[in-house]
Amino acid sequence: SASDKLKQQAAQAAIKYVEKGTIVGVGTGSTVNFFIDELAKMKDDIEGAVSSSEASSERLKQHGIEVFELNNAPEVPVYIDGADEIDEHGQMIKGGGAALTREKIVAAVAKKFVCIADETKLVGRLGQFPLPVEVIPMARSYVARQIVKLGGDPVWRQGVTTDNGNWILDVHNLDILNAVELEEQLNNVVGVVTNGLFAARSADVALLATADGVKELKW
Ligand code: DER
Repeated sequence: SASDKLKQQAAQAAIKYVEKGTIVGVGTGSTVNFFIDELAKMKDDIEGAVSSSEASSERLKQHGIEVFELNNAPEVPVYIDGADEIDEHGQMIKGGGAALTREKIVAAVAKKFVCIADETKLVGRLGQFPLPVEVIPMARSYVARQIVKLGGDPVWRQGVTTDNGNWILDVHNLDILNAVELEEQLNNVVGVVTNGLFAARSADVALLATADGVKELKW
Protein backbone atom coordinates (compact mmCIF):
# COMPACT_ATOMS: atom_id res chain seq x y z
CA SER A 1 0.00 0.00 0.00
CA ALA A 2 1.03 3.65 -0.34
CA SER A 3 1.37 3.90 3.42
CA ASP A 4 3.65 0.84 3.49
CA LYS A 5 5.79 2.43 0.77
CA LEU A 6 6.16 5.59 2.88
CA LYS A 7 7.05 3.57 5.99
CA GLN A 8 9.63 1.63 4.00
CA GLN A 9 11.18 4.86 2.69
CA ALA A 10 11.48 6.27 6.21
CA ALA A 11 13.02 2.99 7.36
CA GLN A 12 15.54 2.97 4.51
CA ALA A 13 16.53 6.57 5.32
CA ALA A 14 17.34 5.54 8.90
CA ILE A 15 20.07 3.10 7.83
CA LYS A 16 22.58 5.96 7.42
CA TYR A 17 22.36 6.55 11.20
CA VAL A 18 23.51 3.00 11.98
CA GLU A 19 27.18 2.95 13.04
CA LYS A 20 29.21 -0.07 11.94
CA GLY A 21 30.34 -2.46 14.67
CA THR A 22 27.78 -1.20 17.18
CA ILE A 23 24.68 -2.51 18.95
CA VAL A 24 21.59 -0.87 17.39
CA GLY A 25 18.57 0.12 19.49
CA VAL A 26 15.40 -1.14 17.80
CA GLY A 27 11.85 0.00 18.55
CA THR A 28 8.47 -1.58 17.82
CA GLY A 29 5.73 -1.29 15.22
CA SER A 30 5.00 -1.64 11.53
CA THR A 31 7.45 1.08 10.46
CA VAL A 32 10.20 -0.43 12.60
CA ASN A 33 9.48 -3.82 11.00
CA PHE A 34 10.54 -2.31 7.67
CA PHE A 35 13.67 -0.97 9.41
CA ILE A 36 14.52 -4.42 10.81
CA ASP A 37 14.22 -5.86 7.29
CA GLU A 38 16.59 -3.14 6.01
CA LEU A 39 19.00 -3.64 8.93
CA ALA A 40 19.22 -7.34 8.06
CA LYS A 41 20.90 -6.39 4.77
CA MET A 42 23.88 -5.06 6.76
CA LYS A 43 23.77 -7.50 9.67
CA ASP A 44 27.42 -8.51 9.20
CA ASP A 45 28.42 -4.86 9.72
CA ILE A 46 26.79 -4.51 13.15
CA GLU A 47 27.41 -6.17 16.54
CA GLY A 48 23.69 -6.83 17.08
CA ALA A 49 20.62 -5.13 18.52
CA VAL A 50 18.82 -4.32 21.74
CA SER A 51 15.06 -4.56 21.42
CA SER A 52 12.00 -2.82 22.87
CA SER A 53 9.64 -5.79 22.57
CA GLU A 54 9.37 -9.55 22.22
CA ALA A 55 7.84 -8.93 18.79
CA SER A 56 10.85 -6.99 17.53
CA SER A 57 13.25 -9.49 19.15
CA GLU A 58 11.55 -12.30 17.25
CA ARG A 59 11.83 -10.48 13.93
CA LEU A 60 15.49 -9.63 14.55
CA LYS A 61 16.30 -13.25 15.42
CA GLN A 62 14.46 -14.51 12.33
CA HIS A 63 16.92 -12.40 10.32
CA GLY A 64 19.86 -13.89 12.23
CA ILE A 65 20.60 -10.64 14.07
CA GLU A 66 21.94 -11.21 17.61
CA VAL A 67 19.70 -9.65 20.28
CA PHE A 68 21.49 -8.44 23.43
CA GLU A 69 20.08 -7.87 26.90
CA LEU A 70 20.25 -4.13 27.52
CA ASN A 71 22.27 -4.73 30.70
CA ASN A 72 24.92 -6.39 28.56
CA ALA A 73 25.16 -3.57 26.01
CA PRO A 74 28.14 -1.29 26.72
CA GLU A 75 26.50 1.57 24.83
CA VAL A 76 23.65 2.20 22.36
CA PRO A 77 24.69 4.95 19.90
CA VAL A 78 21.33 5.11 18.13
CA TYR A 79 17.73 4.07 18.75
CA ILE A 80 15.37 3.76 15.80
CA ASP A 81 11.63 3.78 16.57
CA GLY A 82 8.28 4.91 15.27
CA ALA A 83 5.68 7.13 16.88
CA ASP A 84 1.92 7.53 16.96
CA GLU A 85 2.32 11.31 16.91
CA ILE A 86 5.35 13.63 16.74
CA ASP A 87 5.25 17.42 17.01
CA GLU A 88 7.50 20.20 15.74
CA HIS A 89 9.71 19.91 18.85
CA GLY A 90 10.33 16.17 18.41
CA GLN A 91 8.05 15.34 21.34
CA MET A 92 6.02 12.19 20.75
CA ILE A 93 3.08 10.09 21.77
CA LYS A 94 4.00 6.41 21.63
CA GLY A 95 2.53 3.15 22.88
CA GLY A 96 0.07 2.27 20.13
CA GLY A 97 1.89 -1.06 19.99
CA ALA A 98 1.84 -1.51 23.80
CA ALA A 99 5.67 -1.51 23.95
CA LEU A 100 6.05 1.94 25.53
CA THR A 101 7.92 0.88 28.70
CA ARG A 102 10.83 -0.92 27.04
CA GLU A 103 10.82 1.68 24.23
CA LYS A 104 11.24 4.46 26.80
CA ILE A 105 14.02 2.51 28.56
CA VAL A 106 16.06 1.94 25.40
CA ALA A 107 15.39 5.54 24.31
CA ALA A 108 16.73 6.75 27.67
CA VAL A 109 19.94 4.77 27.21
CA ALA A 110 20.51 5.60 23.54
CA LYS A 111 22.68 8.55 22.57
CA LYS A 112 20.54 9.48 19.57
CA PHE A 113 16.79 8.82 19.05
CA VAL A 114 15.85 8.66 15.36
CA CYS A 115 12.07 8.61 14.80
CA ILE A 116 10.84 7.06 11.54
CA ALA A 117 7.30 7.72 10.39
CA ASP A 118 5.06 8.63 7.53
CA GLU A 119 4.12 12.29 7.44
CA THR A 120 0.63 11.67 8.85
CA LYS A 121 2.28 11.29 12.29
CA LEU A 122 3.45 14.94 12.32
CA VAL A 123 0.92 17.00 14.33
CA GLY A 124 0.61 20.60 15.46
CA ARG A 125 -0.34 19.58 19.01
CA LEU A 126 -0.06 16.16 20.69
CA GLY A 127 -3.18 14.45 21.95
CA GLN A 128 -5.46 13.55 19.07
CA PHE A 129 -4.08 10.02 19.42
CA PRO A 130 -5.26 8.59 22.77
CA LEU A 131 -2.31 8.64 25.19
CA PRO A 132 -1.30 5.09 26.25
CA VAL A 133 -0.52 4.64 29.97
CA GLU A 134 0.93 1.34 31.25
CA VAL A 135 -0.40 0.44 34.72
CA ILE A 136 0.11 -2.28 37.29
CA PRO A 137 -3.10 -4.35 36.89
CA MET A 138 -4.28 -4.03 40.51
CA ALA A 139 -4.07 -0.22 40.22
CA ARG A 140 -6.12 0.13 37.02
CA SER A 141 -9.25 1.65 38.54
CA TYR A 142 -7.33 3.90 40.92
CA VAL A 143 -5.14 5.24 38.09
CA ALA A 144 -8.22 5.76 35.90
CA ARG A 145 -9.78 7.93 38.61
CA GLN A 146 -6.62 10.02 38.91
CA ILE A 147 -6.50 10.46 35.13
CA VAL A 148 -10.07 11.78 35.15
CA LYS A 149 -8.93 14.41 37.68
CA LEU A 150 -6.18 15.35 35.19
CA GLY A 151 -8.84 15.96 32.54
CA GLY A 152 -8.58 12.76 30.52
CA ASP A 153 -11.03 10.00 29.57
CA PRO A 154 -9.25 6.67 30.26
CA VAL A 155 -10.31 3.55 28.36
CA TRP A 156 -8.94 0.12 29.40
CA ARG A 157 -7.31 -1.64 26.42
CA GLN A 158 -8.99 -4.92 27.42
CA GLY A 159 -7.36 -8.17 26.35
CA VAL A 160 -3.89 -6.62 26.05
CA THR A 161 -1.13 -7.51 28.51
CA THR A 162 2.28 -5.92 27.92
CA ASP A 163 5.62 -7.79 27.77
CA ASN A 164 5.97 -6.74 31.42
CA GLY A 165 2.63 -8.31 32.44
CA ASN A 166 0.87 -4.98 32.84
CA TRP A 167 -2.29 -3.37 31.42
CA ILE A 168 -2.84 -0.28 29.28
CA LEU A 169 -5.23 2.64 29.64
CA ASP A 170 -5.72 4.78 26.53
CA VAL A 171 -6.48 8.34 27.55
CA HIS A 172 -8.77 10.32 25.24
CA ASN A 173 -9.52 14.04 25.10
CA LEU A 174 -6.40 15.30 26.85
CA ASP A 175 -5.62 18.92 26.01
CA ILE A 176 -1.82 18.69 26.10
CA LEU A 177 -0.48 22.23 26.50
CA ASN A 178 2.72 21.25 28.34
CA ALA A 179 3.81 17.72 27.43
CA VAL A 180 6.79 17.65 29.83
CA GLU A 181 4.59 18.69 32.75
CA LEU A 182 1.84 16.17 31.97
CA GLU A 183 4.45 13.41 31.55
CA GLU A 184 5.72 14.15 35.05
CA GLN A 185 2.21 14.34 36.53
CA LEU A 186 1.32 10.96 35.07
CA ASN A 187 4.61 9.46 36.28
CA ASN A 188 3.71 10.57 39.80
CA VAL A 189 0.41 8.67 39.87
CA VAL A 190 0.94 5.56 42.02
CA GLY A 191 0.45 2.45 39.87
CA VAL A 192 1.58 4.06 36.64
CA VAL A 193 4.56 2.21 35.15
CA THR A 194 5.05 4.35 32.02
CA ASN A 195 3.10 6.87 30.00
CA GLY A 196 3.41 7.31 26.25
CA LEU A 197 4.51 10.95 26.34
CA PHE A 198 8.13 11.08 25.11
CA ALA A 199 8.65 14.73 25.96
CA ALA A 200 11.45 14.86 28.55
CA ARG A 201 13.41 12.56 26.23
CA SER A 202 12.21 13.49 22.75
CA ALA A 203 13.54 12.55 19.32
CA ASP A 204 16.84 13.99 18.08
CA VAL A 205 16.04 13.28 14.44
CA ALA A 206 12.76 12.61 12.63
CA LEU A 207 12.65 10.99 9.20
CA LEU A 208 9.18 11.71 7.83
CA ALA A 209 8.26 10.08 4.56
CA THR A 210 6.15 12.23 2.22
CA ALA A 211 4.95 11.84 -1.35
CA ASP A 212 7.89 14.11 -2.30
CA GLY A 213 10.58 12.12 -0.47
CA VAL A 214 11.78 11.81 3.12
CA LYS A 215 11.84 15.03 5.16
CA GLU A 216 14.54 15.18 7.87
CA LEU A 217 13.95 17.20 11.04
CA LYS A 218 16.70 17.66 13.65
CA TRP A 219 16.69 19.07 17.20
O1 DER B 1 3.84 1.58 19.93
C1 DER B 1 4.68 2.38 19.49
O2 DER B 1 5.22 3.28 20.18
C2 DER B 1 5.04 2.29 18.03
O3 DER B 1 6.32 2.79 17.79
C3 DER B 1 4.00 3.09 17.27
O4 DER B 1 3.93 4.33 17.88
C4 DER B 1 4.31 3.26 15.80
O5 DER B 1 3.79 2.16 15.18
P1 DER B 1 3.58 2.14 13.60
O6 DER B 1 4.95 2.36 13.00
O7 DER B 1 3.03 0.78 13.34
O8 DER B 1 2.62 3.26 13.27
